[in-house]
Amino acid sequence: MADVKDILVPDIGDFESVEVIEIMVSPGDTISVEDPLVSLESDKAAMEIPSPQAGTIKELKVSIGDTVSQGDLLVTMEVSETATESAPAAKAEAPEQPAPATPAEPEKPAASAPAPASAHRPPPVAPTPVDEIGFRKAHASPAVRKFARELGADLGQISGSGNKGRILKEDITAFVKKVMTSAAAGGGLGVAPMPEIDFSQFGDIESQALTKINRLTGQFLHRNWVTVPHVTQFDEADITELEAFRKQLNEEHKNEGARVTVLAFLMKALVSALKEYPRFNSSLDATGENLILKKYIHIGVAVDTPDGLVVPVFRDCDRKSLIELANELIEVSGKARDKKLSPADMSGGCISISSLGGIGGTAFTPIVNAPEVAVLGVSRAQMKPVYKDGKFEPRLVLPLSLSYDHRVIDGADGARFTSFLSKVLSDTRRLLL
Ligand code: CAO
Repeated sequence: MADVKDILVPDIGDFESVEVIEIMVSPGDTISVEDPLVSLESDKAAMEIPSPQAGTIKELKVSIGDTVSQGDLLVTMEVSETATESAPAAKAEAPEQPAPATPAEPEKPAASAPAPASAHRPPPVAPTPVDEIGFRKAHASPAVRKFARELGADLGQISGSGNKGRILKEDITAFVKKVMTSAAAGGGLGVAPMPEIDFSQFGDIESQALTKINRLTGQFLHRNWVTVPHVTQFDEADITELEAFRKQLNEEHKNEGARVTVLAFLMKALVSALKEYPRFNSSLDATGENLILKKYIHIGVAVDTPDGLVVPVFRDCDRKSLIELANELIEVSGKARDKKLSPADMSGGCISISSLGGIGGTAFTPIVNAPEVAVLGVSRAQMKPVYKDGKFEPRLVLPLSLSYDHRVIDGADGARFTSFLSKVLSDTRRLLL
């Protein structure tokens, strides 16, 4: 006959009100003595509570986030009369101690089954040995540690999405998936892993978690940096007349609160350039063998926000006036800084602009926002002596830095594209053509 037993929190030492961070069982599960029931975490240690009985879980009496102390009810369990074994109390594991489950063999990288060398296969992923110090210091429950060891995943390399940055099982699955995907896409570079360095040995330090935007942007930029063969073409545009016109426009529209910056002119100039050079308005398809030419003109603009870089997309720029684009720039960059952009607001771009002109600099090499094939970087305009009609004249000169995907764009076209932009920006009447 089955008996229903209450399973309580056993003696967990001096700990009181400890948080339940993981529940390893569900009603209906048949478990053996010592199978883990829940993980608890105090300020100092994470510990698993093993089952003192074999039986079938009837009801969970705690949820994740609850706090419990010795004697609190965790689960009820149907126990058969013959099941009389009992288990020891909780196994506490301080985070800085090695996890108990140490495999006989040293850990292997998650996706490292090295394929035989073949001209047609991507290179194997570089082995990334598990770093024991990083692994031990990582914030994760014993069950998650065990899971990571089973998969050979290095906890030190995984960011946790749980409470206070705790690494969850899902984070490990996502990490392993990423490594596998990168291997399948030929992303393994065969380079040595970055060594873990304790910088505090050199002086005072502070560790700051990257924001979600930083992490996501970092992943995309890294992918684009290593998969797109970049070339950056530099050029300059004489925007002396454009600047005079811009100031005049701002004066004329000041009552409507309009603020036209160089950026709106650049968007207009890009529209003309994309019409003239449609190959810049394209993407390679997934096979890399076809070019998808786009008949619409949506332009992404990099916006610097306190949480990191975002690239909202301005749709149908070819159908909008300069003032409309200027107003939209103000509205959308405000929305970006208030974290109000949706994923849809940031998708569908044909080409991007990264303008650092409001800040400074003379030139830089922007990273292509793939699958787009080009990105226009803009630095600060400066008054420069320009030799014209036999004499030097002070002119306002805008530096342009166009990075492009050399699989799609040839160097000659890169130079043609920036020359065209320069011509259009130097003579805004051409924007009408
Ligand atoms: N040369 C000289 N002055 C410039 C200029 C240029 N190329 N571009 C802008 N300026 C001036 C503007 O006219 C404005 O002057 P006033 O205050 O006198 O009007 C001032 O610099 C500030 O401009 P802004 O940055 O507020 O406006 P913007 O339209 O030029 O740019 C935005 C808007 C959202 C793109 C910008 O604020 C931004 O976030 N830039 C950073 C983008 C970035 O981080 N790129 C890097 C990506 S790769 O890491």
